[in-house]
Amino acid sequence: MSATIIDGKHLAKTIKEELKHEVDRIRENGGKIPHLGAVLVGENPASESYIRNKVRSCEQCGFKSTLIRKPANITQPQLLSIIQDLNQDDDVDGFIVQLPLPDHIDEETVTLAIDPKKDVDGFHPVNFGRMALGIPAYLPATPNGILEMLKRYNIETSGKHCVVVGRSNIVGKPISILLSGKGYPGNCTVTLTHSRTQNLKEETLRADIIIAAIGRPDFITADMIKEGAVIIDVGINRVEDVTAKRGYRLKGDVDYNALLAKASFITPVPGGVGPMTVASLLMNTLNASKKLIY
Ligand code: BQF
Repeated sequence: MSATIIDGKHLAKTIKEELKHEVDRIRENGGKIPHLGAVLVGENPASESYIRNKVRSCEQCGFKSTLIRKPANITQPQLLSIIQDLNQDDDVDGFIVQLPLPDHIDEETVTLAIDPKKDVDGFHPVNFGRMALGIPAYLPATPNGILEMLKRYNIETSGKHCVVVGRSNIVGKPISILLSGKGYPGNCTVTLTHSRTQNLKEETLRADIIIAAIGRPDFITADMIKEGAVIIDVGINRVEDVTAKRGYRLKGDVDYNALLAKASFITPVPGGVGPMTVASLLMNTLNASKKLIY
């Protein structure tokens, strides 16, 4: 049996259509049009592409967006001052500072400067803490996108053993907390693994659900998974491909072709978790405009 492919691109399109309908209603009623701010520092090609996706998605949903571009040599105080302006701009419902930032800028200081009420990326410690405690919070976009995928494909999570591979603050750590929490999707028994885990294969072989967020192409191979496992591939690796227009193509953290025959559900790359990350950011921005979280 071949796995069901979780079509994140299509799901994200559906969610964006739902958002557009809601914004159309808001507009008819003279309500607040959701407005996302975005700050892009420097010219990292991956960041440029992510920001393009986000701005285009705002347009598709009828959201307002404001992109502030700054050169890589901007000083940290200058960037902090832009953040203060966005914090105080009553028309901007939420904003993001695209990561990664240049080396001379401290990401932690920048994240702490964002008003938690406008932190639609969910990276501020106040939102992380609220999420961990199960209080309404802006959830980080990638974990939230994964929950939305599990929900919309009716994938059972209660009592399942979920193995998360990778302990980043934006994916591995939060998705572990969310899937171990109460409710649906949740109630999983979660194992969080990382580079110092001994016998990783022993852990992944026990998994009903694997969340792969390592950042290495083809890291999870077919011999590492149980028959019928649900595979969520968060990896977005650029690998050289001379036949591709741009000279590279995107590849996930799992050996997709080999796992297809063994998994029950699997997310492709591209077109899996990535588009759901962008859709989640928009859902957070709509919630911010409605002051739904706090
Ligand atoms: C797709 C991101 C690592 C570090 C910082 C669609 C995106 C990616 C892939 C996208 C990501 C990854 C984003 C696809 C935003 C997801 O079709 O597979 C959309 O735009 N993403 C980001 O803003 O910062 C990152 C990954």
